[in-house]
Amino acid sequence: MHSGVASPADRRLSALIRHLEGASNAMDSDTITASPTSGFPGARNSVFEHVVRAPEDPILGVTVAYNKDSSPLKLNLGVGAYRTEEYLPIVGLADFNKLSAKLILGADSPAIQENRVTTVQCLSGTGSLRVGGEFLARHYHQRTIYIPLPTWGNHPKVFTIAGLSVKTYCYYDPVTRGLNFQGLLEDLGSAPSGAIVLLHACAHNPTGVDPTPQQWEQIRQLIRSKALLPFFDSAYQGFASGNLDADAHSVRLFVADGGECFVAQSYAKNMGLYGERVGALSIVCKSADVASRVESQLKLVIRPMYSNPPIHGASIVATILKDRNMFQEWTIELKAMADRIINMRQQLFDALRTRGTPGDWSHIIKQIGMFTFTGLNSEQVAFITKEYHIYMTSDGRISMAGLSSRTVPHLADAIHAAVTRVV
Ligand code: PLA
Repeated sequence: MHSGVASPADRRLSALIRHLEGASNAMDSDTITASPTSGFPGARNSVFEHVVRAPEDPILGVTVAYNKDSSPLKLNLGVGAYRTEEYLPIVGLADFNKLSAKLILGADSPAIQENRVTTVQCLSGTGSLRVGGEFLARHYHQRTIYIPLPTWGNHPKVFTIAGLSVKTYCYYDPVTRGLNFQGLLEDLGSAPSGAIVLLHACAHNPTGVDPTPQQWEQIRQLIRSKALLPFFDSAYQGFASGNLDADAHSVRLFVADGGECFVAQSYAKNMGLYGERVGALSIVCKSADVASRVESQLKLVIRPMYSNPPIHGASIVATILKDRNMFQEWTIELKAMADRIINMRQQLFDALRTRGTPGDWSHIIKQIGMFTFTGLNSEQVAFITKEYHIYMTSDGRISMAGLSSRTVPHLADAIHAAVTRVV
């Protein structure tokens, strides 16, 4: 019987074959239609075509079978729970998963309508990245993941522990305090075919620098032409612009070409559910059949890690997302939060200008999302903490969400003193 896990030698061989086939395709045509991760007619099959269907879990699978049975006589004596409803399935709350995919991919997403998306509830954004990373390490032919430089400090740890090998691509230019777009294109352009690329869907952490829609389109073309596999981290949907759809633009751009991609979603920030650990991993596949086999293997990743996710946070999210009025109320609150952050940027910028603080501080109002990447160095940060009792990460990142009109003058005084006294 096929065990479902190919030997390392088999994996390397099939990776090589795929690589060679991909290379000859690319020689036939310069267009992106030849890329295995794009979905244009004529493109090759799913990069997960070889994933075999995993059997149901011997204990929790009993409940899956029980739930499918429509007999009025049915009785579930499988799982050891006083009331069986107490446990969620391994993949989490079904409603929550459907609604989460709709929230990030759009209500009218063809990928959802064609059942090509598998979504599993995970332990917030971190857990979604971790599960996605381990699935890739087990089933994908390329183990290298490219993460932006800099990025959220936990990314390299999560992906390394998941079994991937982490490399970086150019992202931030400290001189312009903006995107190093040329460097990004060069680095991704020289990445090995098939490599995984971690992208921040919006509100890049820690830099607050996002590509423009035009730059996203160029990134998409490059990624698809090289058959790289995009893995989006969406931890701040709604926080960048105050608009949920606008903040999902980058993800939807990639899904619209019919290609495959991964998306990790977090509800920690946009629904304030930090402590509930509620998030989702969606894998957009080429076909419904691949998606269902991928999901069966995701369960094998999750079951020995934490069995199944907790129920309450996901129920809160599902309740809000499926009720028109609550959803509307949520979007209004999100917009208010995003606007308040934007307002704090303006206040801090004005306060530094009023003080005549040396330097160009326009990046404070240009950057996007919760964070301002101030450009303060670690000595200046240490000085500010020691003398002014203001705490921030040593890379000079400040959370604008933690600032208020009352505290802006104190921070501006501190920054002014730091840049004039500590070099
Ligand atoms: N991805 C990015 C880009 C993040 O910034 C964060 C959280 C996560 C994922 C994980 O969020 P989770 O709570 O849903 O798992 N970053 C925070 C908190 C806000 C943290 O580091 O845990 C930060 O201060 O950077």
